[in-house]
Amino acid sequence: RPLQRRAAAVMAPPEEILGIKPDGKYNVPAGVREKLGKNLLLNSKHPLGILWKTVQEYFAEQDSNCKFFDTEKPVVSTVDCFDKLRVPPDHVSRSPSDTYYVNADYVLRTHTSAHQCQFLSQYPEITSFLCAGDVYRRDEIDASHYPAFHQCEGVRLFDAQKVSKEEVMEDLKKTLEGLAAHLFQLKTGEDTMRWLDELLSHGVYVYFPFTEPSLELEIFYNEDWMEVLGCGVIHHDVLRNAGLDPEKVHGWAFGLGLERLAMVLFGIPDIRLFWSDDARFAQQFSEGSFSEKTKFKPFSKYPPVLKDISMWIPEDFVDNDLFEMIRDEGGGPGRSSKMFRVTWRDMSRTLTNEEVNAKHEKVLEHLTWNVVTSVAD
Ligand code: FA5
Ligand code: MG
Repeated sequence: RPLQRRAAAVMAPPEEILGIKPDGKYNVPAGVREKLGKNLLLNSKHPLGILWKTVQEYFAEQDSNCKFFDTEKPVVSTVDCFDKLRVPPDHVSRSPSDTYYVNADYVLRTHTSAHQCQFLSQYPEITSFLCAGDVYRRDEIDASHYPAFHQCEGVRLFDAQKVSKEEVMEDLKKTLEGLAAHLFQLKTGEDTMRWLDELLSHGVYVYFPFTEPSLELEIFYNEDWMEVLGCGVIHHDVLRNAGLDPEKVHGWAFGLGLERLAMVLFGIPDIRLFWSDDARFAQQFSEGSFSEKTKFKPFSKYPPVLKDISMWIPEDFVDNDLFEMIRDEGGGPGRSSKMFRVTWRDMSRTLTNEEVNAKHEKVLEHLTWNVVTSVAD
């Protein structure tokens, strides 16, 4: 009984999220919901706010008509987030194992492309724009992946009678190479930056349903290639979905991961640091950090405490279910089992075995309730 009440409290949906009422499809854990409204991009002293301002300055200089948006709500309809962008109804990226649903029709946006059509439809008042914001995905966490992160969408439109598709593509590459050069003094062809095209390259197939052709840009950082953006020529169906005539107007779009760029720019080794409340992180940055070429100085090397969990699992078990339970707490025949090693580490101090035991016990309680009851069902 006490177990049941505790599990219910963790998963209980709020009355509403940004005006949208949850239903049975609600799957936003408390740790993710907390991130809504943090507005890191609007903080001029936060690395993400500093980068966003620098990106805007570059685009304003390139194109005086470029419009900037950063206050769109992160809760969007599945129509805007997926349908208008030609993401098929059964695509895995929109399933509840990958996407946070508020209800059957509304999600936490999984990319800033969710706003493409609303701004495209304002052509010709708007011919080019950037739209930045917080986005959410049920991704596994590592040094360059986090379930809440930030993207910047960029779009530029051209007269289709005057500018060919090849010229649109050329302008796209030139613009993004120019941005990389402005931010990092990187040049293509060097071993620090490379384009991946649609065709099989480096074992990855680059494809987005909303661009044709599509490209990705990678930067070499921390001994490895890191993908920083996806882009391409906007698919004609997307233009039509925004009420445009592809015979008259076409253009390019890109979506870049702001954390990834900020990591390279400021030498930040781990994406989790962006959400840190620790003054030793925040105090290292100021409005002038871009021109001053500020580099992050690590402040924590505290040892982790390791705990193992192994269990029988129901057939429909998704690893993300367990990962989220852990994060919320930390902050026989025909049966399969799974074992997880949990690393409990605080960025700013050494954890004691007693306090980790208490947290670990709570995770196990939630797990027993959520997983074992679903087996019983
Ligand atoms: C997209 O989200 C597309 N909407 C981008 C796009 C826009 C393509 C317009 C074409 C036209 P993708 O899922 O690859 O694509 O994400 C874009 C970038 O977001 C990645 O390159 C990466 O830099 C960043 N990113 C993706 N997942 C995460 C994550 N979990 N944590 C941090 N950054 C991430
Ligand atoms: Mg990608």
